[in-house]
Amino acid sequence: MIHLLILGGTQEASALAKVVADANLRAVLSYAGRVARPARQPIPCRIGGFGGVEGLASYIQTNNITHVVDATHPFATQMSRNAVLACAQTKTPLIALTRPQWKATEADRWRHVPDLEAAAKALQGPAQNVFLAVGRMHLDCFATQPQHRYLLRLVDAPHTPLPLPNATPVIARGPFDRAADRALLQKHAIEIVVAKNAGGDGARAKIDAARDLGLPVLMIDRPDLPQRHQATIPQQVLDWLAHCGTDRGV
Ligand code: 3Y8
Ligand code: NAP
Repeated sequence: MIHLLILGGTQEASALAKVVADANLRAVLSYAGRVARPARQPIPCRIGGFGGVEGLASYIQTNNITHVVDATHPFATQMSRNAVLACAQTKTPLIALTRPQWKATEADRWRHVPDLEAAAKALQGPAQNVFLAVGRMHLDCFATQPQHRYLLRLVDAPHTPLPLPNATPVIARGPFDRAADRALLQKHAIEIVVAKNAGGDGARAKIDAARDLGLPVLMIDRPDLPQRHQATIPQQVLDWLAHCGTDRGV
């Protein structure tokens, strides 16, 4: 009897939750609890950390989880590492549901940086209008470049003072729209866009809008993730479920 744990927080996880609900498979979707009101799902949800590898391993055993799908964001490296270790420890089959990274076209003006710190460093220089759409969690990285006028896109209104002296938050949750992002960039006379190479469709509007407006993008490359079985569409996950028993014989 399958009991699937989906590590969520992305469009892919939501799409899988719908496919799994339609297939009447028993599943639970897990959120870290990063935002006030995560999207509603057609399957039961749990919210909050598990308590590291041990916490996840014990959750798997206590809840008779038979399979785990890591459908977290490509930058959620800690969760992905913990999933590999906890599934090895409990002999639970694991697959990642991820999305290919974006690739620059001829018309793109990308400058690749390896991580958030390098993105902040690359912003050294005279004050500019910067669109910073990397979420709330990493704004401190940019406190080393206080000279800029930042437009911040956040899922929830900040409840603590922002670490940037000249910042305008815009509260919105994706998926975003190319024309609306073009208008946003123009309204704020944005000169450069900072983005994670998230892949997928939910976050790409600003990249397309930057290209339309001939704006440079500081593209933060993906961190390394551990080796694991990977799928890019929900059907591949269903096929995997159909063909892989559980070593624990449940
Ligand atoms: C809590 C749960 C769905 C999921 C939708 C996707 C698409 C819209 C676009 C911009 C970029 C960013 C950010 C983004 C997008 C989807 C997806 C995606 C980027 C929610 C959600 C949770 C989060 C967490 C949040 C992070 C932040 C990242 C904002 C739900 C809405 C920047 C990533 O303020 C904060 O603390 C936000 C933190 C983690 C990234 C970060 O670390 O900087 N996502 N986003 C998840 C949890 O609690 O486990 O309500 O759905 C989900 C979505 N956000 O069901 O359709 O799949 O990527 N999310 C990035 O890609 O750069 C916004 O503004 O242009
Ligand atoms: P992270 O740094 O990899 O994870 C840090 C800790 O948060 C994990 O060790 C775990 O805590 C907890 N956690 C993360 N994802 C979880 C989940 N789905 N369910 C339960 N606990 C979870 O993760 P993150 O970058 O903060 O991302 C947090 C969430 O936001 C993820 O669900 C991710 O999919 C979503 N998200 C992230 C980004 C991004 O750019 N990082 C973008 C879009 C969506 P314990 O160790 O206590 O278990």
